[in-house]
Amino acid sequence: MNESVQAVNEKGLNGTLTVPGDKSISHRAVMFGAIAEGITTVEGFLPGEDCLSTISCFQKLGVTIEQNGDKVEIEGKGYEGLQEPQDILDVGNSGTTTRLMMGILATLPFHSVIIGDESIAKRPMSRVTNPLREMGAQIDGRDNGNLTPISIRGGHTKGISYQSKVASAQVKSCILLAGLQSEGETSVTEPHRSRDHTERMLSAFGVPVKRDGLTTSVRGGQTLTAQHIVVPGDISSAAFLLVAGSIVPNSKITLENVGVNPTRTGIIDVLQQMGARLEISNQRIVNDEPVADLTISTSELQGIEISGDIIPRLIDEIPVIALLATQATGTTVIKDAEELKVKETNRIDTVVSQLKKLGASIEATDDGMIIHGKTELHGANVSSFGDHRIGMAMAIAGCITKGQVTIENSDAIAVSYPNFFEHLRTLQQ
Ligand code: SPQ
Repeated sequence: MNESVQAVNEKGLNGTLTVPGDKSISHRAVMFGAIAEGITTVEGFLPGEDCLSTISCFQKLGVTIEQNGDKVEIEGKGYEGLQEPQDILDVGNSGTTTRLMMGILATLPFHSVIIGDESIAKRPMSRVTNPLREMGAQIDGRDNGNLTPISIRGGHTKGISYQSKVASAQVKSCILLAGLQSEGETSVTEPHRSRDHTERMLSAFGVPVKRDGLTTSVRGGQTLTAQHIVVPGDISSAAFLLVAGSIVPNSKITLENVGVNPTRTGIIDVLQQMGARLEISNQRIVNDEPVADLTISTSELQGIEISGDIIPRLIDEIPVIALLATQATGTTVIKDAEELKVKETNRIDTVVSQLKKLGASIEATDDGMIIHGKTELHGANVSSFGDHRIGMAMAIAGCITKGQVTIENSDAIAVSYPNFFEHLRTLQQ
């Protein structure tokens, strides 16, 4: 499907919205509910394609799950409730489903096979295959278990002390999930702190989680107890509208109920450092996760350097931050972001090539990109390349270009923000 976006009129983007539920938290609520004892209920669930893939995989593993819009009910019967699937587990486009589910399957005494779409088939899985093999799981797949289809024969696993080379919540969560059913203690040390939704939610399900600096540990033989989970709005989805609100003239947008977990708020820091007019209000804690309302208004922006510890806190926002930087005066340098190369697309290549088509002054580097602003962008035909975040970044660019932006393969956006275009239209009235 193609979608075209025209520049917003002189009235700007205005209004109040609630963005859909957090994708990372929605996946975890379903998975943890599936291995817990009792009925877990979820509200604010993201009914995007990725999280629906998680539901369908766990249904194939024998768990009864009812989903109705943003409400989900999971009938957990502990680990014994999960059975050998008769069918292949299809994760669609979702890296989170693949890697976290592998951690659970590695400890279960049966065989399962995971496949996904074209993009998943290119994403590296050895970052989880290797530690899971070290723990005792039998895993195979193309490229010596690095690429899907992946086959897993789980069983008796032993705890490990793992030093991860990458700051990845998926690697950390996969190993910790395997650790819950392994002999002894399992710990993961990461080079920079990645998002900590797994740690927070495991504690809520009754599992003691030890945190010591960049090391997180759990003990084996754990039982999870069913919970009621309220999912906050996804800051990674909010990021597109925050950027829109700051670069489209005469705009003021309020986003209510956005998750502001400090491991995810790099986008807020960047907007503030660039000089954006951003207000944070109504700060509260819901289900052990910080939540707030965010109001953004059209702003004069300055280029900055973005590197180091902040990168894992905004990794998924870099496509739209690159667009933001085209509207900032001066140079923005993004460094230490090699992980962008192994996302749904190589996001260094796709961001740079598509923004160039719109007239941006942007160049790729080995570990990020350099953007010179402020540039007047023009319309063009671009592609999402099947990557939801590239599709949305291009749509927001279309709000300020001279001439329309047509996005090929815009349906990819449904992976994380099914009502994205409807929300964008609402703000234009
Ligand atoms: O699930 P998937 O496909 O990996 O999704 C992405 C995204 O842009 O939505 C990454 F492509 O988000 C990841 C994120 O980059 C979701 C995630 C999580 O829920 O644990 C963690 C991050 O990935 P990683 O590899 O750094 O652990």
